[in-house]
Amino acid sequence: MRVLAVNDISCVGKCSLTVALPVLSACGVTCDILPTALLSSHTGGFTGYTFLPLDEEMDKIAAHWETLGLKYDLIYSGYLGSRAQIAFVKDIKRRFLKEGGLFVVDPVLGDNFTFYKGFDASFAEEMLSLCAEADVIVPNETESYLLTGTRDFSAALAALHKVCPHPVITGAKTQDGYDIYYYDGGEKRLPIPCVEGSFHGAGDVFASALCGCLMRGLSLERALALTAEFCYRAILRTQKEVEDRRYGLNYEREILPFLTALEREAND
Ligand code: PXL
Repeated sequence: MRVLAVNDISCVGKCSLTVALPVLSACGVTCDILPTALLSSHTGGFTGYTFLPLDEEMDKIAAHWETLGLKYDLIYSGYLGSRAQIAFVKDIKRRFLKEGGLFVVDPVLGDNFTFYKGFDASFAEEMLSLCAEADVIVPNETESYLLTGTRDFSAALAALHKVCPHPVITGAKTQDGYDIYYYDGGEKRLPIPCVEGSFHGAGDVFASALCGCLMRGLSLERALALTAEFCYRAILRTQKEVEDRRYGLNYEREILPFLTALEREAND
């Protein structure tokens, strides 16, 4: 199976492509990359970071790939720095996704109920139009709010299901933990125990692992179960081991149990 990850390279902070590549490779699928921007670090909590948009280069890369006749089983898009990049990803999907392939969109917009730097309501609207072309979307609780205007997760899920067959909302706070709300023939919930704190990069580990599981033939339900367990264990480890949460999840040593479960359930 061949996946294309369209996302930025944040040199420091374990998110986007520096997570997608190792996680998807570990899952046993080929991961090609289309970098959208080069940053010295991600934008979540760091100041003074460098930011080089790669629009012109993306255009040239795609033109070269066309000469190779490349096609992908799954395209996974993440952090996009501008409306033009959102439009470009729609074009990438048309040109490079196999017939019957999966388009997975992580609508990266914000956290803690605020936009990441550089994003606003009109950008969220544009992102919603990209979600409308996706088979699976994985907004966090903030992004589900920014996309739908409601903090009620059932209502947000229903609104997102109007545009995309399989919305998956992560991090919906409950009394004693979190629920993943997802749509799979109806509203479903997957409970996860509570870990106090905010964990940067968790969404990227989640989306990458989910894509890996789907590519190995797991149903959405099983893919979410394995992915949620992996992320939960990585978050617990991070809570113990990492003081500065801007540096992302210590997921690396939790990959083995995740892969063991994945190999047991893989259907390919
Ligand atoms: O983790 C999402 C993400 C990806 N890429 C960049 C970011 C963020 C979130 O802050 O800033 C550049």
